[in-house]
Amino acid sequence: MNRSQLLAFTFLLCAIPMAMADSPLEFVDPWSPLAPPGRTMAGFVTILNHGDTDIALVDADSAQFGRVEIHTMSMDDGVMRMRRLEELTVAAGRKVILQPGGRHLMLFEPTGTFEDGDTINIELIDSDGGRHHVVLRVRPRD
Ligand SMILES: [Cu+2]
Repeated sequence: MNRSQLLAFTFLLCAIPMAMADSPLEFVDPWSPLAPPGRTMAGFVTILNHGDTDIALVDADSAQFGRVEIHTMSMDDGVMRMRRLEELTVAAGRKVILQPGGRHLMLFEPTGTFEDGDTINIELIDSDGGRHHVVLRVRPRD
């Protein structure tokens, strides 16, 4: 094996476990309410952590949006306000529910338009840089 083959081989050994690492997170009913074209959208999902360590989600991105944030809602002087969450922790063996009126994904600057049944691919990024792929299905609000 020459030097460049060895390099390529080493790279493969390192790359494969990264790419194939199974996320301990399970995403149940990921969806996004249908919105008028160009509008900021929201994402909802129940996240279960089947692993034995807590997972802190610190960021998110999507090729279909300019920016994705994890938001929380809170009552502030009688007014519901939302703000960005620096960290959303899904404790080992527990679940976190993102739902209308509560925590949610905020999808800014859509790069295209979405219709009922379309899908949105989101990568949730944890504090170790691990990426967790979730696919939201677009549908009318319940
Ligand atoms: Cu929001």
